[in-house]
Amino acid sequence: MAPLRLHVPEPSGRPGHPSDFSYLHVSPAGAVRRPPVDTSVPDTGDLAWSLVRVLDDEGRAVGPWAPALGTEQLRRGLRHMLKTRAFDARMLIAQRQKKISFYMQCLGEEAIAIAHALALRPGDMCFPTYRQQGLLVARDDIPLAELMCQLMSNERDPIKGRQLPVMYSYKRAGFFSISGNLATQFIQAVGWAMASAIKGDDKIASGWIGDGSTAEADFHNALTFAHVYRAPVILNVVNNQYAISSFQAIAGGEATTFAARGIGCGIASLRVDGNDFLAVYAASAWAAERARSNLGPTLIEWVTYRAGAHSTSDDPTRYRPADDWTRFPLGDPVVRLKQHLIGQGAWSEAEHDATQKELEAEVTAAFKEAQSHGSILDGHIPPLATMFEDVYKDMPPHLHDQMRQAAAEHAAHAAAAAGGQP
Ligand SMILES: Cc1ncc(C[n+]2csc(CCOP(=O)(O)OP(=O)(O)O)c2C)c(N)n1
Ligand SMILES: [Mg+2]
Repeated sequence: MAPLRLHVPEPSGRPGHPSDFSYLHVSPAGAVRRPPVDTSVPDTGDLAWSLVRVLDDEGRAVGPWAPALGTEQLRRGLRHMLKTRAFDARMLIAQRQKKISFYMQCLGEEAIAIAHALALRPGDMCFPTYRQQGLLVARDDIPLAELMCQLMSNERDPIKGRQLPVMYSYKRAGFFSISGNLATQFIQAVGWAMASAIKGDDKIASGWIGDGSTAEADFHNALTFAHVYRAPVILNVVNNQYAISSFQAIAGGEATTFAARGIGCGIASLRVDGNDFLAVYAASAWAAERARSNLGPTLIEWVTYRAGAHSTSDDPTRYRPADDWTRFPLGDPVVRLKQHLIGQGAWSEAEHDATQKELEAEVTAAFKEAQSHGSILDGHIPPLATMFEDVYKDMPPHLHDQMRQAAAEHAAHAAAAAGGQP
């Protein structure tokens, strides 16, 4: 008998060795069927193994999932993707210039959050991770400068320096406070959706998780509750092929799919081309309609590629080929929607260039405005008392005491720094 041994998945690419993306199993555009929203869970079994796609290689919208989105909505979608990209690029530079301490971009994944946002309604609640800034950019009522103030933890930071940079919180935009504790978003989304149903409300939840984070127990607990109570929730698994330096097979994506996890738990599941703006919208709308019609949860695996570093603290050239994104079979979501719109006669290279320049100028102006409110570096931070406020409706005595003590120590430090006269 041969000695027992474990299987340790091998990375699909390494620096100097281009990734072999054949493991992805890409269905041709238009090839995957679209069942009615009230289909049974087992009937979605094959959809968890194939890949829903709408845009073909020529940028045409083909097949049963091609959504009825108007040209204006698509143009706006492209604009929002470009805006997110411009914002990310500028903030990356700001971090390198030490104007902000940390940043996380969503380069290559823009279509997912932005097209998904189109399928949600006011009052629905997203439980995002740090890579869904597109949900906020897609809403034109969140000023970029305000997001930047959060990144700088300055006086105008709407959450008063209480969160790390990029951990936004926007109740009015249905954007639940981001938590760095990954996978908690999934149980919270399911719980919120259950509460919505218990109240007899009509709002749905949308939970977000990455491929790597599905290895957390919270992911599986969330699926059980969502299934048992048919919670009105969309369960988004963003498979961007990496969890920092570990590739998706380490979290369990080898020889199966993350969408297949849903089927095993009794949840209707789809595996979708996350770089195809039209497919993202169509699948999101399908799942939203199921949730709104009391047909239960839908798990969607969005197949995409994290084109940038994990965060500004990461250097991906240490663990994967630097030019891998150029070989990724699903391409760049911006280029694909652009090609589609140009094919429709609804966009042009000149308009693209002009829009890009206009958005870069908008981002630059927003950053100038945000910088005018100072930063954590120059001490323009929210007042010390805000650290103690908003914790309880009425501040309990022990927090009052701590607040007074902190204020006294702060004043003594300031006086010492100013020349030693208390
Ligand atoms: C519960 C928990 N474990 C570990 C971490 C450290 N951590 C931060 S990001 C990350 C990778 C997550 O990868 P994935 O879920 O694929 O999301 P992605 O960053 O690719 O969007 C890890 C392990 C964390 N923040 N929370
Ligand atoms: Mg990932």
